[in-house]
Amino acid sequence: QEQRRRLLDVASRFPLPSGCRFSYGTAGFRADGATMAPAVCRAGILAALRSVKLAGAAVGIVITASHNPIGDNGVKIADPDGGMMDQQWEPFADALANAPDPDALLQMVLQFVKDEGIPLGGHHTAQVLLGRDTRPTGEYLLDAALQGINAIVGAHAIDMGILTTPQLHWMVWSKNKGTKASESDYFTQLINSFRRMLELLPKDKGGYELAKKLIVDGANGIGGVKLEQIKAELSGLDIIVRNSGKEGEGILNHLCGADFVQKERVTPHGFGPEDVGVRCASLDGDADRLVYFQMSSSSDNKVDLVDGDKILSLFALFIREQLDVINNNGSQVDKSLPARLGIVQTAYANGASTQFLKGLGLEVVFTPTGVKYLHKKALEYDIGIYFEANGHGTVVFSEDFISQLESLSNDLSSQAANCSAQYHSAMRLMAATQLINQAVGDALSGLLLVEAILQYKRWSFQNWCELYSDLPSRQLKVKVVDRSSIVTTDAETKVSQPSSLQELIDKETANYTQGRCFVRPSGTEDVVRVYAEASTQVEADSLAKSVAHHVE
Ligand code: NG1
Ligand code: ZN
Repeated sequence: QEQRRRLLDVASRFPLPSGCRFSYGTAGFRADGATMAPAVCRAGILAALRSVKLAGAAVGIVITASHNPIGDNGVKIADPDGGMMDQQWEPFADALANAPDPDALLQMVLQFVKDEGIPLGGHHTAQVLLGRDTRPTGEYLLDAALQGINAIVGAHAIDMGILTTPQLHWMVWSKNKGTKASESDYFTQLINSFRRMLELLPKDKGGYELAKKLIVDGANGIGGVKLEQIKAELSGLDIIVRNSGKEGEGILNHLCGADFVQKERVTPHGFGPEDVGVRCASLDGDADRLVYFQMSSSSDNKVDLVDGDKILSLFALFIREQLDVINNNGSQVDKSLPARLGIVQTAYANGASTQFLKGLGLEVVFTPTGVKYLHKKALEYDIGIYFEANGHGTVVFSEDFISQLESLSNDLSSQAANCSAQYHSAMRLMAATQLINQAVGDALSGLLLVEAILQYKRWSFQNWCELYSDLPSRQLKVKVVDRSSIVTTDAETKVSQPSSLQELIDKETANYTQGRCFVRPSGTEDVVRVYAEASTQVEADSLAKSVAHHVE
């Protein structure tokens, strides 16, 4: 019938080129943008099916390849809670993307619909929100996604335009909560909660006053564009956007952006000696990663880097401090706010950060690489803070915690104690729950929370940077014939296959003081990644190099 015809039609419009193999990796499908249309079309089908399965809840599609080169593109699906698509559907995503011909695709969908009990063909509805970044292949792939969505009877696609990845995730999350979900609602929430944070700054503290000037490297992507739109409304900050993506400013992610700065530890394109001593931030191409940096001398282009681990540490300190004030305050009001606070990291977290966080008595846990794992783990806590070293992360608050916080704030404000430290801490936490993106790591909201906390703590960039010293580390990529031949375990810290490899890694690592090393196949590139840490840069480099030899 109609449904069958539509699926056969769309599949024949987007034949799979021979030799193409897609895999739903760390962040969806990724490849050369020009080859992506069949996979994106099928992701459209998949997203529509997901929405039908979930009783018409809004599902999202983001077309982006994040920090990767401009010629690449990718597609990923956001679940109704704004997070990554449930991993249980990934095997079907892979199968669907690689279905060799229209008939195979149709049979595969029909079988899956049956197995999953998806009410296809009934009077179902489905809605899919779409967003894309600024890549030149974006519009072409958007069309492929729309055709895929429209191949499912009853599905309704809503193009939200060119957005940061976290904006689209936020819109999906908001829409399903029943709250306002447009771009201007997103901006209003950021601007208002940031202003609220500043209103709650302690008034009686003297000392260092944070410079208002902040230079932001937009990676020539969408983040800079959006920041330009709202910066005038960000009270108390004087933001200058470089690599803003305007005509002639440069190429997306090329010699700029969070990935470049974090890996190379040098200034991005467009920064020079005149910026020495100025606080700078860098976003990636779709604005879901954030790092900070500062040039300390004009004689070279090296930077002092604040990576995801240090952003996480700042957030953890701030939140813990507010909880401590609320719970240990011996003042008039006897109210407490029990909260399980969890820190989630990956093996790429600098060892010094883990030691620092554990030293504060915080609970630190590890997951494999990829936000889908970190986010899920963080949701197990009342307050979960997660970050990848590369700058992707956020803070998630449980509904239960938020409602307790709300009722505590009400209690405190109705008592004559509404000028108390306790009340202010509760209000700060409340503002933070509004400011920080609850769906996914978001460079814009993260940046505003960082700025508010630095002002709150009266810290300079240098104070923040010196929270602990990073252990020297080195990352290498190794090309191998088949990267899937390497299998890892223990949150990717150990190789289980080939079995001899882990022994070789252990043997090499034992030669270094504070040595730590692991390897894993990338989920987004056709490489095996090697990570090494040691007490000096020379040692970290040498450890990484010798382990890379064993991988080759
Ligand atoms: P892979 O290629 O699986 O290492 C990379 C990043 C992840 C994550 C994804 C998605 C590193 C080492 N890995 O994954 O953290 O950001 O891309 O973009 O940075
Ligand atoms: Zn990104």
